[in-house]
Amino acid sequence: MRVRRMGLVLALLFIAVTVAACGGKKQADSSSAAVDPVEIVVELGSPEYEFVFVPDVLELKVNQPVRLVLRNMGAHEHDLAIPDFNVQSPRVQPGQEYVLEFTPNKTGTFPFECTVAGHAAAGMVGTVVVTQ
Ligand SMILES: [Cu+2]
Repeated sequence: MRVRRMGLVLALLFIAVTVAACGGKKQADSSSAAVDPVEIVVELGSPEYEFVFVPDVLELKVNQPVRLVLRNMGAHEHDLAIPDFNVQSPRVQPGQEYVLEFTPNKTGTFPFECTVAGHAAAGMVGTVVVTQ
């Protein structure tokens, strides 16, 4: 009797844990499915010119999560920073890729740049345009 009761308690506990786990997962899935991130490939540097972003204008929607795939096509390390959104990638080495995810929370036109010394001055700048 005592053993059976123990088994019942364990069974109930198992169900409770399972339900809780499923509930949590479902919530995570539905929140990410609600707003799938938009993916944009941004090339850092090009074979023709080292200090450039391609494209250098990023058109985004407010509150729409974005995945910027930073692909270094140049011969030097580069990064991408958007100060107005507190966005800063690590330095990406030549031939490497880094995925930068953020969600623009305001509309307007904002500059972005490479923060490696001298690169922005050499032309490694761009513009984020966020619309409704
Ligand atoms: Cu750079």
